[in-house]
Amino acid sequence: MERTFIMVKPDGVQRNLIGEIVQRFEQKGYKLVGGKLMSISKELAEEHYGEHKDKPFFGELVSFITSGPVFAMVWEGEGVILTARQMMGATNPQEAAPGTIRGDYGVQVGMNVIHGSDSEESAKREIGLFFKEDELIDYNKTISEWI
Ligand code: DAT
Ligand code: MG
Repeated sequence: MERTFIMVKPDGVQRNLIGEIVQRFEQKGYKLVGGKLMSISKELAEEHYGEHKDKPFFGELVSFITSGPVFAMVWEGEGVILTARQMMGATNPQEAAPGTIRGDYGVQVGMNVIHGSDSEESAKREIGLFFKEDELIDYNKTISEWI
């Protein structure tokens, strides 16, 4: 089954949005298979955001994502990678539609509340960066046949 990496960024944690964000994915019908509050080291931040290392905002991005705890999660479900991106909304909260997480809670692109993998390949890479195999739980939910 498809899995994606989702993270409440330091601004989302400070603004008490962990519960709200978890609730959106739970109520949509996805299954949480891993989750933890953690601090991101500079090394992990640079690796995670490696694709942006030549961008002018890279330094700011790394210092923001390491500025406080994040809530890292892995969610599972059919089509979860793309659908989670749609639930998050556009990267720039000023362009994100109302009803999306960034559209409802974000104001500026530097602090856009949430991260989500953008492809199957990045999901695999990011899950591997943030979680050990034994931190991801395989289990069944009886309700899954209704989703
Ligand atoms: P996304 O997080 O939607 O996948 P991205 O991968 O293009 O977006 O960029 C990663 C993060 O970098 C993004 O969530 C916020 C920050 N960022 C992107 N573009 C930026 C910009 N023009 N100025 C400042 N920060 C930016
Ligand atoms: Mg991205």
